[in-house]
Amino acid sequence: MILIKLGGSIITNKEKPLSPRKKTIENIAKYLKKVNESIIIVHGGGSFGHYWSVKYDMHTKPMKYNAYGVSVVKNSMIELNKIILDAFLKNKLNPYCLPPTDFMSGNKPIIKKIKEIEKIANSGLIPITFGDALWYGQKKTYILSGDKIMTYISKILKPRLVVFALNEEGLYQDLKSKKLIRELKGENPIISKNNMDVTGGMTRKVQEATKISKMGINVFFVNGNKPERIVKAVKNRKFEGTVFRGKRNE
Ligand code: IP8
Repeated sequence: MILIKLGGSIITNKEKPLSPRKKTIENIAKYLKKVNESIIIVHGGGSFGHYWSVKYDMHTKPMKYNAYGVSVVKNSMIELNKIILDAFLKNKLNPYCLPPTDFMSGNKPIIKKIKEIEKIANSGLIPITFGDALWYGQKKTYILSGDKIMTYISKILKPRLVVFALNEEGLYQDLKSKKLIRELKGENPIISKNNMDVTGGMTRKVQEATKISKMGINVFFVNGNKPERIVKAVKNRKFEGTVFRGKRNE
């Protein structure tokens, strides 16, 4: 089973509020058709969820946020999710809409429900879940990042491979020369925080990818604008991007 995160920066235009990148989404769906393994998809918030989270000052910390803001963020994520579902459906990828409320209780994953996701994926459907505003308890809510969901699912289901599709080539060693880091083995590179991203942007991704690779799973950062690279990563062909090599594979 392959676990793929479609980053918010690849499925939306982060510069412009509420702007999906429909062609890119379609193209990714088209290429995923070539993968002959079961797939689970997680997608981010991009210029939908993050735009409203910033507006209503909502973050990953459980707090009593503005109730209207919670509704608006959730609504925007449903809207973005529907765009992804439609693109997958159009390409006969049998998407199965799976809001995170289905497998999260407060800030804890429900193990039994996560195990069910694998069964769904193995039955010819593609479960599609996403980062969202979630109920925490005691009138508090919080923003759950899709990157965190990646770690929860990885820990319980141990996918064969984890892919983060980004709007970049991978991770850069040096932003000036744009020299790519090809392989990382547990080191934690320092990456500046993106203030437009309430869940921590690239820093969060690297943290979660590092955690996942320590579970012995290979994690690939791939440019989602070139979705053939996702297929290549899955099929063990010549890979372009950054690999967080699973620790137990060394
Ligand atoms: O883009 C955040 O998910 P992420 C979702 O995967 C919201 O961190 C609602 C901002």
